[in-house]
Amino acid sequence: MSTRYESAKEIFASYGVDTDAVIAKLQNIPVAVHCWQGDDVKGFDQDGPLTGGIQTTGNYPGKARTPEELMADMDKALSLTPGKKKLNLHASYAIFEPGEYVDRDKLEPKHFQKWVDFAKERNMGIDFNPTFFSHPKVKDGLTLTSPDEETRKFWINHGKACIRISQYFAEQTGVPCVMNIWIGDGFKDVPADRMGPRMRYKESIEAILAEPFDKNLVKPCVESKVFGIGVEAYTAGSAEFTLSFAASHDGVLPLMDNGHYHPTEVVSDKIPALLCFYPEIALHITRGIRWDSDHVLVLDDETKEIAKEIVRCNALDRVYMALDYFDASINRISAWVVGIRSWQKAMLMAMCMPHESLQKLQDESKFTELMVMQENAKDLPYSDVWAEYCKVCGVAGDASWYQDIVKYEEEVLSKRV
Ligand code: RNT
Ligand code: ZN
Repeated sequence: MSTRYESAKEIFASYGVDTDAVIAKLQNIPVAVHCWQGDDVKGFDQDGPLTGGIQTTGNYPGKARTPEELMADMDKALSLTPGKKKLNLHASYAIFEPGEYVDRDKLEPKHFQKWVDFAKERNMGIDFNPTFFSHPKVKDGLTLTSPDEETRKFWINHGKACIRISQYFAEQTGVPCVMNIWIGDGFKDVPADRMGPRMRYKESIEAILAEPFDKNLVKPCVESKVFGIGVEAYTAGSAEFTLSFAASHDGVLPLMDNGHYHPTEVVSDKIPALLCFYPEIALHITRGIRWDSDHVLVLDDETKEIAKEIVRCNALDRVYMALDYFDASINRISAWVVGIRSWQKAMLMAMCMPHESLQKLQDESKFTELMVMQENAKDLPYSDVWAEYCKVCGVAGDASWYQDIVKYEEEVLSKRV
């Protein structure tokens, strides 16, 4: 009697898909795991509220309060998920010695050494994000677009410090560091000047990028946004602004977060558009419900569609994939695990689809058959390939990993009071 995987393998082979090859390949496609799911985007360098127009809701007990707790929690999440990961850090997660403190414009690689050690021990590269929010020097909601020169200068210097740290990460890990610039700068109500802040934003990013760095090691990105909480009328870093900035500045990548568009726009359709022009692009993969709510990623239609586009555009080495969500209403480690596993599953499904034969049907205008075959492709036994992939990676293929979370909650999280 053949195993479920063997029989699934045969079925996929009849469509021209080699599932052994998929399983081998997927293990080397990195997804960046965001540290900020573990502590509600709090960080370690300040004690104020989360600002920048983003919000975590809920107060499930047990959130990480120290670097040690955050690393332990991340480890737990990593141990329950298959595939290759990168560590995604924000500058606000700097780790100071007892009694030490430097402001964000003075951050140095040494303030992230513990993270570098953590990543290296786990064979992970590191991605990085300057933190232009949750800080007293955000003046009237503005950072890089501020009309106040001193404020703008401070945040430019923060960006420059982050370039140096990103380069250090890449040198240390041997993996290029994707450094993402996102600011929440904007206005609650109809602005009197829309272009001025954008011109200042442009000049500020240019000033940051004037810091010398190796383009093979540091990949600067600009992430767009349509609106934030309290900045509903206007954000400086709109889609047009960031795309145009990336297009006109050598070595700068556009970063699309699928929570940052109007509700009927889909990033899956934007990926192949951008790939016609940019050598490389970056993604924040998230789930918005009704707004940019940053719910935990699940295996929904758009998640599957995003994965499909990356695969069928043959762009696995041109798209930097990162998760970006934060839910404080449920067990935070489970939130990580569900999101990572959902992304891995979406990638596995995308890689198991008979894209070439479907594309051929489209080019031959056989649209009836194309619809039939696309619907048929939804029924293929992906779950058996997933189970095999998880087995090869040494993690549970079914939901039994959740028992580990329950145990960890009992033994560790519940003691954090
Ligand atoms: C905010 C952006 C941004 C943040 C992180 C914490 O809307 O998506 O990427 O989520 O930098
Ligand atoms: Zn994002």
